[in-house]
Amino acid sequence: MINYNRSNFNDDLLVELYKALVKPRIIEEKMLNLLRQGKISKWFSGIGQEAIAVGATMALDEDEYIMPLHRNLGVFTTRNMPFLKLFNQWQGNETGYSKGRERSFHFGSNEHHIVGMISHLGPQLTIANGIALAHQLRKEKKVALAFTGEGGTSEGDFHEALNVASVWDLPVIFLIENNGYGLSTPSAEQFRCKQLADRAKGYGMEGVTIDGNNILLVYQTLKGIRDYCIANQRPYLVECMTFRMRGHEEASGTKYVPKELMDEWSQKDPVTSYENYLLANNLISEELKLQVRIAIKKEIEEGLQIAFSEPVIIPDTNTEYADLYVPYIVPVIHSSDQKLEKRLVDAIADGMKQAMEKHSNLILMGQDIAEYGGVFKITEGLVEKFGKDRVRNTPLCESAILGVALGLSVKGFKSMVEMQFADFVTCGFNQIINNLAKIYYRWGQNADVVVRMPTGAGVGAGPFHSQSNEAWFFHTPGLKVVYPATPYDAKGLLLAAFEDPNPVMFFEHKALYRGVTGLVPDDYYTIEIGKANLIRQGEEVSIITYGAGVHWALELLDEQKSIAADLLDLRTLLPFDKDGIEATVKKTGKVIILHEDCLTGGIGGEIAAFISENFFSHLDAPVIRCASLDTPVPFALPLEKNFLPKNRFRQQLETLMAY
Ligand SMILES: Cc1ncc(C[n+]2csc(CCOP(=O)(O)OP(=O)(O)O)c2C)c(N)n1
Repeated sequence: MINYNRSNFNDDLLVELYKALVKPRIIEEKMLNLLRQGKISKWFSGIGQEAIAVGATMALDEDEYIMPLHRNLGVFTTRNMPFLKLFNQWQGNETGYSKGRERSFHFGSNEHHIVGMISHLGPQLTIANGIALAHQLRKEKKVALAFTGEGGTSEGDFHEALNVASVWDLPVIFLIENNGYGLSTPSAEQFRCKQLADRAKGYGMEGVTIDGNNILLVYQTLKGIRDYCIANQRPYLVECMTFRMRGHEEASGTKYVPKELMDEWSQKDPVTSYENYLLANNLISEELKLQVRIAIKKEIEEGLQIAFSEPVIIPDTNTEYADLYVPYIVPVIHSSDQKLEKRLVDAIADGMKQAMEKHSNLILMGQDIAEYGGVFKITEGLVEKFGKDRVRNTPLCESAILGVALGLSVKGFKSMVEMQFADFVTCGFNQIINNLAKIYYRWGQNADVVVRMPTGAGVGAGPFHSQSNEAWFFHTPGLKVVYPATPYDAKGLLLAAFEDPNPVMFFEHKALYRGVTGLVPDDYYTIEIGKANLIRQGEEVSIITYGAGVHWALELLDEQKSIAADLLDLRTLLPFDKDGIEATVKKTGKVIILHEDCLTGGIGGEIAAFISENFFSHLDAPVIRCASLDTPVPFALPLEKNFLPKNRFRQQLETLMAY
């Protein structure tokens, strides 16, 4: 039995809550019918849990963002998404929210202030942190709300998100729907604390456990929590106890769930319980109950009729590619002649400062980047100039901070996330690969984020401070990958990366930071992303490279003046400059690709394939790749030297030229 306490709610509100609660139930009942008839393919049911999604959504203002999950149809319906459009989404029709590119609830809509999930459970939690941070920075009195299942609380992202929210005093609500099972795994095999809300204490925040099937309690509690979060600028953890009455998804069944549990919870059905309460207290009539159902069913039937007659989506490859990046051409701003000789590290620091001056909505985040200035001192002085709101030390949690960056982007901010070393990006991999890279293609929200990564070997730093990992990102559609080799390019490309509203992975070679110098304009300028630079010109051979490879090649060419080589510095790896490559291949007919990354799966393989597929008839020799050994990066300097391709380059080049 559920005990309802109407508190000081007026009659209209009680009825409004009822209408909102019934809607997802009726839609779901229809979906289950269609599933049985084979008219839809898959369904994740939230039957029995509707009071949570509906009560929580009703408790928030309409323009407050929610990050819902697969059982939260009630969020979508309470935000008044038209059934027709929802159904088009579920059917993969072009007229859905994601042009047929995403599954049922894996989409967002800024119109409705919803950022939908990706399949991976956990990363949605910290997007709420980013949105809450944006609210806080703009002094908006709003919260953000993120859902998780109790199973999802075992993910590291749960811990990271709550920790960041607490440390940064963010007005964000984390809502756990504890429905007893994560797929087939019962809570006892998932965690050992008595209640998950008890974990709040460990993060230094408030937490509460409530009956999630009681719509009035959910609504009232969430409203109170919302006000608390805004007034105190603090996060809150709320655990709503409920039960998953159907299978994980419809096909998987509920055989593993004891019957007594089902019986017990079916007595506490949130919809019929509330309906009976309202009927018993004359707050609704049988007639109104009927009317509400008829109206919802009418909307459903009308929607279905149109949606089922929608044409099957016709793929257009051009559109698919066009929707990979926000269409944006960075205006190329030329520099004045005022130039100073600078190290690469100083050029990047210069770019950082000017980007902060130009973009008042740019937020910098990273470990030790504020007062300490970052381990490479690139952000030194920025916190003093731009303040702690915009130059933020972060806890050790790459994943959460990348998610914050995405949340900031949803609210129109730009951000930079500094990886202390490129190697540590592995701990934020999911956010980059699955959230930042794909979100624009999935539903049109861009990720205006620059991830700066000190990369590369040559300084005896061992396997976890030396890796070249650009190929991981090169393989991920939706990202841009930039890798400058000179101080001039580093500043101009960094400023272009900040202008660009797409996610940019920006590689900075540690050995070049203080190892190379060059003339760098004092003022603001940009260099086109996606354009290679022909540094040297010669007729005999083409050296295609980037990063440290540029300097290895220059060293050799300076030593061996007789070699007439084109030296093409790619500068941007994704998208790479196909025209620049074509021109040099056609000119020399002999190509060597030099890179610091390992040979197998390195970018050289893709460039070589591109050349041989397209310009085979222009080649006088096979395309050669000169790269590091296919091993981790060893620590001892002689081993590292042997690992790197520099010492093999001369010989491989000579072999090619002799071909
Ligand atoms: C990172 C990740 N691992 C595994 C899965 C596969 N998976 C999908 S739902 C689910 C169970 C989730 O349980 P819970 O968080 O309690 O949510 P519920 O489905 O019960 O609402 C699993 C294991 C996933 N989606 N994401």
